[in-house]
Amino acid sequence: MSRPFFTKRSLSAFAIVVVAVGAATAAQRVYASDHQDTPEVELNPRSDINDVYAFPGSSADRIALVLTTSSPIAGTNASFDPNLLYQLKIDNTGDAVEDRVFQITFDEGVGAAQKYTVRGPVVPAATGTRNTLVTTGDVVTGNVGSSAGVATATRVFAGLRADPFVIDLEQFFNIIPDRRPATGPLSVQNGPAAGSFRSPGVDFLRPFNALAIVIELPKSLLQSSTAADAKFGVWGTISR
Ligand SMILES: [Ca+2]
Repeated sequence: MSRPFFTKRSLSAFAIVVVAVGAATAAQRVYASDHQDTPEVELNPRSDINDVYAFPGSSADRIALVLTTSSPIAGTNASFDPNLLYQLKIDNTGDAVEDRVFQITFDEGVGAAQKYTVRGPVVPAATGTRNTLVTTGDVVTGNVGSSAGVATATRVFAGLRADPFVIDLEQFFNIIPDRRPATGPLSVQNGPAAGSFRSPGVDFLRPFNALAIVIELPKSLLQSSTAADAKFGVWGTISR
């Protein structure tokens, strides 16, 4: 199957990942994480990237890449959108153009009844905002809520996980009320208008889940065999 996808959002949380893997040069422009930044993604939270993370893997030679979605609160009936293409992109040559991609798609279904397919890491068939499903490379399939793959190669998990992002979201909306959602529990103002975060701070997202795509693999599979150094940058996109 090969069809074009058009990126609705890209480079979300790029700044966070740059810090995590030290991949981009200081001269490059970076973008901060953003949630609910357009009416379209607010109405379609499964197309809204929460955050992108790069964590140390289960051994020193491995890395875990994470893309979370369904901002800001994913309920137990949350599911990934089968009509969207979720991607993690890797630049390993320092030019901010992807050299490897993971492409993640989902079948219809809710919870464990939904299946995921992860293609990659593989050289992309197209770069930038136009995206095409690859037809080569490794493929891992599994059920949402379960992990799949090979422990010594690429392992994947997709499903509900505690949102690892730390923010006092309730107070944030008291500081910048025009970012408050139009519907849902966070649409209701809780507390007076504020000019700063509370002290001590409140980890408001601590009890809430996000929908997470987690891919753990050897770092060597993402590094260039010809570039002068082994650094690489990671960002996420969701395309329709
Ligand atoms: Ca590149």
